[in-house]
Amino acid sequence: MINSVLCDILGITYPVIQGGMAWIADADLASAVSNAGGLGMIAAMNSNGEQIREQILKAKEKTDRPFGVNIMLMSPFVEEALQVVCEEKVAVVSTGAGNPVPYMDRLLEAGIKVIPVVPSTAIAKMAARKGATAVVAEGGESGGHVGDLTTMTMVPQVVDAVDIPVIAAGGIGDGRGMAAALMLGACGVQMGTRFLVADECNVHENYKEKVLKAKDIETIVTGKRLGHPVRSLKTPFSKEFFKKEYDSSVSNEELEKMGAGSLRMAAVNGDIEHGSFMCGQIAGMVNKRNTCSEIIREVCSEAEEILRNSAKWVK
Ligand code: TUI
Repeated sequence: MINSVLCDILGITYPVIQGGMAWIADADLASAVSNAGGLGMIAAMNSNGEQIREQILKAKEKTDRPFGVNIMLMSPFVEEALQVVCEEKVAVVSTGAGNPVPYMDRLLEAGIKVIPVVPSTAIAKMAARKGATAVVAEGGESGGHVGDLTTMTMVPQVVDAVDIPVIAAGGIGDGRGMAAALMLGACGVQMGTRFLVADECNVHENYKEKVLKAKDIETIVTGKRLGHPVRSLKTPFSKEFFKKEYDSSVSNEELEKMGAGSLRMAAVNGDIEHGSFMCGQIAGMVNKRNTCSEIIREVCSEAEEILRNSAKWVK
């Protein structure tokens, strides 16, 4: 069985974290992942404090295992989210899309384990110095808000840069990816795209269909000009956005307006025309629906077999 220090630190059975996908990762998904032995994450995203509390209470009803909340630092509700997670004493908070350092004291003082998602060694080091429990090194293969580095290049560099556990994310969707991540020095993986099509994931059916049908080169990164690059599926909307981004006659305000609410439109309404279907490059390999338990068990047992057989490479 695959086991690592992450399991001991978080009190989980398998070293697998479910990505806190904005507008998607709710109490149903998070509790299913936690009940399956991984660490489920609720996305606070653009929810206000009371909406976040509602999801936390629901997850507490559905599982007695640890779960976490992901706080997206570009959200206007960061303060409310911080207050609620501290009051509810959630086991773990992960952060994304910004520097977590200004928020870490409050979380750590509340006894919460803090696992920032980082795009570089610099932010990993800052977070580690401030007392982070672990970091997720997320490569640009991932869906949603992305940094510049790839998982392959960033994970070993972050592992060398910090003395805390490192979890790999970005482009991991099966046991081969997990085994590779462990070989790079990670002590666990975070997956988003694979959990998007989980039976317990409440994302709109159109979203799941699109991910299941996607091929390897069907994602695109838009939003670089606005300072928040985002990976999503190639759709008429994202291709049009990309074109406008390189058109100097289009203002930043126009681009912001075009993107506003597009993730919600995809995740909640399944809007094929105006939605932004964020997902990672691994979507090309995510071709079947499973329960969260099946996903976690399959990925971990594949990784276990690969690692057991890895001696074949050494003579
Ligand atoms: O946060 C994510 N992925 C996300 S957030 C999201 S919601 C959204 N985002 C942008 C536009 C519209 C909607 C969808 N996907 N992943 C973790 C992540 N964090 N990736 C990159 C970063 C990151 C970037 C900069 C972390 C820290 C950071 O610090 C910069 C600084 O110094 O402020």
